[in-house]
Amino acid sequence: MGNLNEIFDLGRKTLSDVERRLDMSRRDYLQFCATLAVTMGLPAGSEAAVAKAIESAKRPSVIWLHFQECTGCSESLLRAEHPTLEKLILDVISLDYHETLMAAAGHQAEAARKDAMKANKGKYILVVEGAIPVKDNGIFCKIGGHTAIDLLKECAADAAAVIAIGSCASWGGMPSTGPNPTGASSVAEVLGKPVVTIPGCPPNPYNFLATVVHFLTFGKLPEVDKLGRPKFAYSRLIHENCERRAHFDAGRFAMEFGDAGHRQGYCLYKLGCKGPETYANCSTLGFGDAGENNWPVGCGHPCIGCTEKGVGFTKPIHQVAKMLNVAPPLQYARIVEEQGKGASFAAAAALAALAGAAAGAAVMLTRNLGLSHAAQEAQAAKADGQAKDEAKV
Ligand code: FSX
Ligand code: SF4
Ligand code: F3S
Repeated sequence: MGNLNEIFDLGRKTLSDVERRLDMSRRDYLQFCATLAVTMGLPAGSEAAVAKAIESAKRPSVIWLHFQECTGCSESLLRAEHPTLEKLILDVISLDYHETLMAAAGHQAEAARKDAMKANKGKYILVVEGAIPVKDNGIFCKIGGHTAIDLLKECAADAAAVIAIGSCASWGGMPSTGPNPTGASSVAEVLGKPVVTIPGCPPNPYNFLATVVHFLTFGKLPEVDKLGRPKFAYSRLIHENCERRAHFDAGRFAMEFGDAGHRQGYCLYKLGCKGPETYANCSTLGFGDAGENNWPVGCGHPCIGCTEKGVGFTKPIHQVAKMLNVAPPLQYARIVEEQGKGASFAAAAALAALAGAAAGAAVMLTRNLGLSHAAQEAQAAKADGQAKDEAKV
């Protein structure tokens, strides 16, 4: 459990408050902090810092707006099977405005939003759920007589941080499906600046909570990729950690829903699983704390790529996925780089066969030597730079 002194200290001085407030044991609380620290990819022992931050930091005021969506993001936060998850979320943040949860209605609700913005000017976190329709001056979504466009701009102006939760707010999601009659757009598009995005339809509540706790622990939002997604959650392909991956590597596929392969848990690639082109931690984190395999692929449905712009709600569900990092032999890392000799899949397998471990080597190659997200971004940046250089010439 990392730094035992710090944890022991916490146990004596402050955790009794948390225990009382949350009605949970010190062990459960530290386990929760450890889960968050692991979700954020922090080193061992960081759970003590996370626990300290949650305990001592003033709960940040959160203003939560709803636009074009199904409220699944809020549902996934509140309907988690784990009995304490929603309690923890509501303890870590001060949810001052949330249309579907607040008791106030009409003018009272409007006043609650204005009051929270005034009292926490420059300090509140603005969370946006849902896409923003921009066609016809945004008349397709109005709340209290204001368009979603105006409300978003007004609330974002004095926010310390803006988080787009769900695929709708992150990149348009389901409401933006072609032909997108309302002009459903993302938060970043409407504000004209990048924001942190937690895509998923719905997203995993732990990813949202870990993002907020990162803000509390370090005073800043986590590092993000070029789409605004926290790298701790969206830097690996689902396919890289999928529990059905051994079947993919062995060429065992479900060909139809309900066939023998499907019933035996074979890979869902041929049913259109988008895990090979979708970045998210669904395969490692699971949903709702309801135990193992509690995620789309675990339940027998192909991933539809709901976290990935251009995949979810864009590509046909049963179209086979583009393989982003498993296309032997070209994309394998080079082993003898300085001599200019790359290790091909065939060569590695032949060597491994000599050692009597061909299957193991092949699996390890396909598992571990794919292009990481970071490598892809670096490649894209390089290509972009080259294109610009060429344009100058
Ligand atoms: Fe629904 Fe949220 Fe999907 Fe969208 O989640 S679960 S349609 S991402 O904005 O409410
Ligand atoms: Fe898992 Fe889908 Fe990849 Fe198959 S294709 S291993 S089901 S993520
Ligand atoms: Fe969405 Fe695929 Fe995860 S459908 S929830 S990204 S497994």
